[in-house]
Amino acid sequence: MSRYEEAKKIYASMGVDTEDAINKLKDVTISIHCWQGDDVTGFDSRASLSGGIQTTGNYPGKASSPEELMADIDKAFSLIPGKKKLNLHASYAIFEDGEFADRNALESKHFKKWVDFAKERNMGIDFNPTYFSHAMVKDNLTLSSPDEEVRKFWVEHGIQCLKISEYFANETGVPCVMNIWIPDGYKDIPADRVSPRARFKKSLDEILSTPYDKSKVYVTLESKVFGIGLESYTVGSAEFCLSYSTKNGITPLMDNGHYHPTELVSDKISSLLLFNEKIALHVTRGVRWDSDHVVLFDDETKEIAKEIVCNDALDRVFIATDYFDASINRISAWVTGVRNVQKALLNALLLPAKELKKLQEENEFTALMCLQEETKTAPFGDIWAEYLVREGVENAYLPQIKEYEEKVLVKRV
Ligand code: RNT
Ligand code: ZN
Repeated sequence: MSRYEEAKKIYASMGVDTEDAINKLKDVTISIHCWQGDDVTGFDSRASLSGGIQTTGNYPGKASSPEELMADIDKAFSLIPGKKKLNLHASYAIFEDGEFADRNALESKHFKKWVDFAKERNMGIDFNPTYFSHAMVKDNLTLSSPDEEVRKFWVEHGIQCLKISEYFANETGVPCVMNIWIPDGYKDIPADRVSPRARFKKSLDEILSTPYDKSKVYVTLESKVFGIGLESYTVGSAEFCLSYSTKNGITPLMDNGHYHPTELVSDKISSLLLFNEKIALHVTRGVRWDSDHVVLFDDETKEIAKEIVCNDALDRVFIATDYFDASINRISAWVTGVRNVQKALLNALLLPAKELKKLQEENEFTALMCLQEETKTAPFGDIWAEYLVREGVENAYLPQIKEYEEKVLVKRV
């Protein structure tokens, strides 16, 4: 008997159908961030990375052109099983023949190459206005700026991005998730906390008053607790973003690096599911802070996946990755992180969820603990390996990445 057949039996004895788990996992789309490939640099500005986020490390082979980034995405995606969507930032606009458009004047045509790329690969595209790394980010403020010129510029950017998002949905035939995140905040204790938030609210209202097809574009709003250099106050706090989303019928987005270290996104998902038709996630790994480390197959990632799967919400949660590590091979970072999200989902799909819930409802906490612990040593790896075989990707991906590094990455200047 093969290892898979043996493992299948062991899971069956716990009341778990491994075929069902594998089939469900195949249908889950992960929206993969393009910005792991070039340390969040983009193509439209020479401004260095700002917005209170940071990449650290200097591993060779960073992509520095659309062609390089696309080639790297292809390599990474070829090593990732399952359904994928490409998650772009506005700063990845592609200009041709010396043409240039500032962020407030970006148009669909500046993303045509990405659309061609996605269509050829049968993928949808998600989108993000880029409110950082730009000269019009003045004193760390964008949509909440007291300077009307600055605020208007960024409102226009948001409006243009909505149009581009609709273009992505129309072209690919897949709805586009457009996520708004602004870095705005203050390093030190503000005198006035409400005015910037009132301006952010007004700016969002202005952006969202643009007509757009809500069946094609899902606007999400991402909150944050603090950024580097913005330690004391963040305009788009959790309370602001949740309240705004609920009141205005858009979708809240939780990034698990954006909370105080002992706060867990896994515990927040159920509450949001009760009050929202859809919710969105940025899956990342914060180490002490929002450090955007590569996602691992760790307890919190598993717990996040459990909350999605065991609450029957796979079709209600937009799952995206968001991390950027420049200290290791970037292709490997992509593959490792996305595979770990998928592993966590498979792990959750292999839980005897009904039985576990029943034990909780019946206050059988001794039995609950025993069964929860038993699931941890079930032969998960054999089911994962079988899933990879069926998807036609190899378990060991490092040799292929090393080969690509030698042939392509190290030759980049
Ligand atoms: C920053 C946010 C945001 C960015 C990307 C690049 O803290 O997490 O989502 O990481 O937009
Ligand atoms: Zn994020």
